[in-house]
Amino acid sequence: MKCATVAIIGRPSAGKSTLLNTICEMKVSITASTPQTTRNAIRGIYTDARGQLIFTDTPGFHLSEKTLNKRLQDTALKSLEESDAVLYIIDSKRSAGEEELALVSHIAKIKTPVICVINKADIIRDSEEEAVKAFLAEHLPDRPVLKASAKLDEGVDEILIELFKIAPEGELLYPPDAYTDQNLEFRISEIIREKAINLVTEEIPHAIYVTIEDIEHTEATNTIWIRAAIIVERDTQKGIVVGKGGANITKIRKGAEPEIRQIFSGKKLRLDLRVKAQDKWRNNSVVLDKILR
Ligand SMILES: Nc1nc2c(ncn2[C@@H]2O[C@H](COP(=O)(O)OP(=O)(O)OP(=O)(O)O)[C@@H](O)[C@H]2O)c(=O)[nH]1
Ligand SMILES: [Mg+2]
Repeated sequence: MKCATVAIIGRPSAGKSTLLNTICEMKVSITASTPQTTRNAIRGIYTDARGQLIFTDTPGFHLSEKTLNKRLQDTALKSLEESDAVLYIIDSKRSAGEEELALVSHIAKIKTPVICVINKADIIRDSEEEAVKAFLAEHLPDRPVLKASAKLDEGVDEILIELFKIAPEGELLYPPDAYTDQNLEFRISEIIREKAINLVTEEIPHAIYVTIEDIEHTEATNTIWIRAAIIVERDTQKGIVVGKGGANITKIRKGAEPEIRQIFSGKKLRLDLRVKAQDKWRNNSVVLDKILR
């Protein structure tokens, strides 16, 4: 049996979380078209006859001096050093700027085996592919380079083959049917956050976090009651998230309910969502400690 821990790293929106979900065949990590969706080191587990791969999805590497962004960068870099292998995901649709250079300079320094994945192969142009290959040849020579579409599940089996080549012999760390180690509250809050950030634009996705205030099980009616709050930074943002006559909050609830229900299979669900404003939470270390744990 083989067993390895694998860090998935790359710039925001490169498709790291999409790849993790495709590999695990399960929504393990939320995704969105807006960058900087993932905020935690999120574990997804893949097991087959060859052994087990324990992936850590990380926040997109983004250069910024803001408190929240620096914490996210730390999370990403820490998991880089703690793994048996690194999957470096490159967004073939964006040219390599200062940020990609900063990231690649970190990756070039580590001794851990690195596999480079040129993602979004389904929409790549020849010129874009050439540019990424030239960049990797210059900065990470001798590292294997694969091409994949995380979204369409193309080239993903080849990634697993390469990872199992690297993986050391070892016993499984998780039961074969495990696909994540996230706790219940976190998973529910992430599902709600995904639905919320996919409804709003510009700065608002970054101003959102979700807290679970209460989860209760009423045995008599076999119902799970969940009270959650969607927190934004300003009252104007609150109005946008709620929507006209509560239209957006209804969409968020309807989008989140089926996915939450899957977690509590067989039980009825009552989901109560509120929206609140909390000024400058992104600089508030108490809040950050709570949500970035
Ligand atoms: N066409 C195409 N789109 C993709 C592919 N992989 C991811 N995407 C899209 O790219 C966007 C970002 O995907 P995510 O998986 O959230 O990206 P991420 O790297 O986890 O982003 P952060 O968490 O912000 O760092 C989403 O809209 C995805 O649907 C792919 O292979 N092809
Ligand atoms: Mg992500």
